[in-house]
Amino acid sequence: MSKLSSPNADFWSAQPKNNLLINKQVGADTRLAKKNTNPQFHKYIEHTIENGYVIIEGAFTEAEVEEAKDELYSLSKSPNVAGPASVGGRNMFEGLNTRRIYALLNKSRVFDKFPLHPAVVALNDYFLDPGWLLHTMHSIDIQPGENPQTLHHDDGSVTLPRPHKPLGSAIMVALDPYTEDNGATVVVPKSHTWGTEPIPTRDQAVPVIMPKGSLVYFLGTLWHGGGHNRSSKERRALTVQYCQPWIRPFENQFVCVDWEKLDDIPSKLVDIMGYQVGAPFLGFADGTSPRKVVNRYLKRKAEELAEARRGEAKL
Ligand SMILES: O=C(O)CCC(=O)C(=O)O
Repeated sequence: MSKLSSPNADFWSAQPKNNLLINKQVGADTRLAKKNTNPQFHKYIEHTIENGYVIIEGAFTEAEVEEAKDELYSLSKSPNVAGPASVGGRNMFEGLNTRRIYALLNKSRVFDKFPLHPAVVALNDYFLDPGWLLHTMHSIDIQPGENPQTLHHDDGSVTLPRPHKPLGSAIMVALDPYTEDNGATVVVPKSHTWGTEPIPTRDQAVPVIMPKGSLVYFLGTLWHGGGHNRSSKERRALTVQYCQPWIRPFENQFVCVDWEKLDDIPSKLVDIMGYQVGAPFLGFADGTSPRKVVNRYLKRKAEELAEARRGEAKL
């Protein structure tokens, strides 16, 4: 990985030394060993160090893109499955004229390939710590006439002074061509190096123009936003976000405490187990509160059980 020529490369890739001994004692040093980057991806890393983002054209085939669009269309025909934002956003940030389908990994196997593009894995291996995680993944369909989204950086909810190493990264996969006027994601080049001030103005943002099947990778520190759709066509995309491996509690409360027991636990305790959505929407599930998703699941399972029992009784 030492072939990179960027003078400030170390700032972005430096690994913490503080936990080396404990990592060795618990075996995490080998389990999560950092891999050497395939040199074919160096140019993407260099571009990202410099600009905070990189465009990878032709990341996915025409067939993969069409399959994803067909699957999104078929999900959208069942609003109960597609979810609460699939007919339009519920606030200015989601975009009142923008349709989102959250929790794609629970709804179809068609989307599994998108978070795992080899160049993106290599970029994450470079910019994030070993064991980085999937943060969120959903579709974003910006309808004609949609206003530009508020410019933001994805780790904006983190109260650390900037500049700092990225706490995450993201890709937008273009399912339609990204053009000057159809709501293409806009980025503020080099803003990943900015301090807490300034806040960029819209004229500092440039649209990411790329053919469908391409992706743009950017750091969680880069200012960006959804574009103004002045065209007559929708702009469909997938967003996948990733985060540092340490952005989670030590013990996974969602798995280690049976969901059936939640009603018996004091509500404040359930909140701090992670069931309360943080600001602005940290810890949401399928576009809503995790508690609602758990209740929905338990209700469905109870109904399935009752149905199975009725079937048995008829025999
Ligand atoms: O739709 C886009 O182009 C960007 C969306 C985005 O940045 C977000 O919703 O956080």
